Amino acid sequence: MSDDQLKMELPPRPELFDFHGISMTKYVTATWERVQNFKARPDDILIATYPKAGTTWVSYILDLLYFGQTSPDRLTSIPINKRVPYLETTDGYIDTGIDLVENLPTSPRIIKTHLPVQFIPKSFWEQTCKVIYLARNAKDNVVSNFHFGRMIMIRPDPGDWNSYLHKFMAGKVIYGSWYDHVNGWWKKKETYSNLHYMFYEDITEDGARELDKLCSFLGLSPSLEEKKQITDEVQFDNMKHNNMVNYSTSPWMDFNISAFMRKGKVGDWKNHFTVAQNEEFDEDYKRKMKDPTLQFRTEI
Ligand code: PPS
Repeated sequence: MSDDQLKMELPPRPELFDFHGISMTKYVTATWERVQNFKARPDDILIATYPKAGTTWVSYILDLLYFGQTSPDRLTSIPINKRVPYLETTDGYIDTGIDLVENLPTSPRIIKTHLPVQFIPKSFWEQTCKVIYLARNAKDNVVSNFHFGRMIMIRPDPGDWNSYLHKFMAGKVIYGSWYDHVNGWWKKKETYSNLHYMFYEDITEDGARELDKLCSFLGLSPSLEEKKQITDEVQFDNMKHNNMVNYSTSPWMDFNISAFMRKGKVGDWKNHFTVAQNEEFDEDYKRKMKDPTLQFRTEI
């Protein structure tokens, strides 16, 4: 079936429902048993994020680190969602995440998930896999999710900006509360040492420094030249024009509404929040984000 045919046969947008206390859609719960019983290998690497935290950015960095030198062809021929599959997703037509993961020919397998920490298949912990969590400040994260919701047809319709913002604050959006997600993963670091917690804002500020930290966590020592190549390759503008990472191959996204690689900025929230929304958001944020050790920057 061609992408054009698929576009014409788009199913209605899915409903959100409560799934073990978290808002989900059928597209991320349909393969639940298989996901929960997934057999991780010790060298699997899991990239976990709340949606729109920069998952594709870090996925591409990891893919380049592991396979950029040895398999350059895959960079130009296989879309990123097939190189770094999204574990729990199924769109009902072409991509079932768990199948893509199980059929990955690479070693290590680099796997993406948006699951809150309590839903991660237990074999990842048992195998002490390396896990990378990437977090993004709540304000830019909600803006990015709002625009993505408008253009991705297999997510619930976000509605208008004000109502979406309030749904986000109430955790009534896919994958539930941002606040619980980032905090749950932050707490996990206390008991699971093979977890590297990164921030979108830090990568924006100094990509080379963050790449060094990541390599040190992964036990990799790429050459200076290779690191320079990677930091150049993953610049926003380069990724925006790279059809293998900008999701232009996805039949579910309407790029007339918004781009996947939309702005890639820290602070774009200022173009969306009214003064009143910002005050309300900050008040609510203070009530929910009690841990002084977890700090986000909304500007750099
Ligand atoms: S998804 O669908 O949840 O996997 O999306 P995800 O990749 O997590 O997030 C998409 C947002 O990340 C931005 N992005 C980047 N920003 C800066 N530099 C680079 N290289 C980069 N790559 C992706 C992307 O633009 C989305 O953010 P917004 O704010 O919407 O532009």
